[in-house]
Amino acid sequence: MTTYSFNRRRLFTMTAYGALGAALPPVARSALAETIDLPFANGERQIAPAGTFPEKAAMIIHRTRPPLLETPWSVLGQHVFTPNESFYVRWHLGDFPTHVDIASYRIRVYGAVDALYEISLKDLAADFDPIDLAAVNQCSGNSRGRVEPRVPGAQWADGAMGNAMWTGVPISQIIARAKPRANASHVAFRSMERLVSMFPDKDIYEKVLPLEKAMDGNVMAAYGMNGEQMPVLNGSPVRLVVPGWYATYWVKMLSEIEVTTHPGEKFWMAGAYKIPDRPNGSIRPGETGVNYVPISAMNPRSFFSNAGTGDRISSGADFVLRGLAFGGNSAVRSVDISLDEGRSWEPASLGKDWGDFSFRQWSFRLPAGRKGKLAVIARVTSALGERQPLQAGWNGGGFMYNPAPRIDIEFV
Ligand SMILES: Nc1nc2c(c(=O)[nH]1)N[C@H]1C(S)=C(S)[C@@H](COP(=O)(O)O)O[C@H]1N2
Ligand SMILES: [Mo]
Repeated sequence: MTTYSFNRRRLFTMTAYGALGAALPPVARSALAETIDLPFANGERQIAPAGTFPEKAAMIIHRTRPPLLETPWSVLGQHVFTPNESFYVRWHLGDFPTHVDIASYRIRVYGAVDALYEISLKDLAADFDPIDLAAVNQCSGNSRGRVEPRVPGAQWADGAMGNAMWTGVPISQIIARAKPRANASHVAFRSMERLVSMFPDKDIYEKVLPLEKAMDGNVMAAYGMNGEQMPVLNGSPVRLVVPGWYATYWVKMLSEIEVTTHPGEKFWMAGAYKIPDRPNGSIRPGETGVNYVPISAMNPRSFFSNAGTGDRISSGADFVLRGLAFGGNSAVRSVDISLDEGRSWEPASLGKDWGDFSFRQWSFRLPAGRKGKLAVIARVTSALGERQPLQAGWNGGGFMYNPAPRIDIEFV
C-alpha cells in the first residue's frame, strides 16, 4: 500500500505552472474519437485522451470551458485513493489563472480579527503543523444524470467524486493566529479566479463556513494531494478541504480568508447550491412552499466496483463482489447486502479504515454454484446512523443523490 509523505521542499522548487490556457481552447473533434455511454438517456460523452488537459489522464468531457471533467468509473472504482491524474475537475468561472507565481502567492487573512496577516507558501509549510487526512471530495450534483425526473445541470454519472490523502494546515491554526474578535461567526473563503460578469455577486468564487465548522481541526488549507503537488486543475497551489461536506465548499486556488460576522450573502452561497430544508434534501417533484438552505454535509453512499447490471458471471467459482463506500459526514459503520429486494441484509466485509471521511472498500462473497438471475443491493449505514434510502430522493438541483445502488446480474 502506498504511503503518503508529502515532501514540503517541493513546494519551493516549483516556480510556475505550465501554460494551462493552451489546453482550454475547444478541443479538436478529431482528437475525440472515443466515446462512453453513461447510464442514462442521452448519456453519450466524448473522452479526452490523456494529456488533452494538463496533468490529466483520459477524462469524460461534460464541458471544456470552464472544464467539467468526469473520472471514468473503470478507474474510480478500482482505487481507495483516486489517482491525481484521473481526479475529476469542476470549475464555474472561466477566467482562472494559467500561471501562479509561487514566490509572490499569498493568502490574506483578515476581517473580524485583531491580527490580520498574509501567508506565503513558505510560511504555510514552515510556520504551522500540517496534517494528513483522507477525505472524499464529491460534487453536490454527482450522479445528477441518474435523477428522475431529469433536472438541469451537469449530467454527471458517478464520477464527480474522488478520494485523496490531503496534506495541509488546519484552518483552526491559521485563524487562531489572526485572533478572531468575539463577534466573529463565519469565515469567507475566496479564490484567485475572476469572472467578467454583469452580476457583481457572481464574479468571485466565495464560499462561507460557520466559524465553528472552519475551526473543527479537519478543515484545511491543503497543498498536497496523495503525496504530490495537486494538479493545477484541482486547485494548486492551495485549496480548501472540508472533510464531510460537499465539494462546493472546497475552494480551489485559495487567496482570501475573511473572518466575518454574518453568513454568506453572495451568489455562490445565497443563490446557488441550496437544497430543500427537508430530510435528505428531498421533496416531491414540483412541490412548492419549501424553505431552501445552503447545502452542507454529505449523505452516505455505496457503489459496486467489479460488477454491473447485465454482467454474466461464471457460477463455477466463488465470486467476490467488491465496492466502495463512504459515510458522508461520519465513518462507515456497515455496508449491508441484500439478495432479496431489500427484505433481508447481510454485512459485507470492510477493508482498511483510512479515517472517517475516506472511501472504504467492501467485499461480499457469493459462493460457487448459484445459477440464474440475481438482484443485489448494497447499502451503507454511517456512524451517525444515516442510511441510504432504497428509493432515490429528488430536488430541483439534482443534489445529494444517494439511493442504495442495485445491480441485476446473471450466474451462468
Ligand atoms: N476556485 C474555485 N473553487 C471551486 C470551484 C470553482 O468553480 N472555483 N468549484 C467547486 C465545486 S462546485 C466543486 S464540485 C469542486 C471540484 O473540485 P475538483 O475540481 O478538484 O474536483 O471545486 C469547488 N471549488
Ligand atoms: Mo460541485
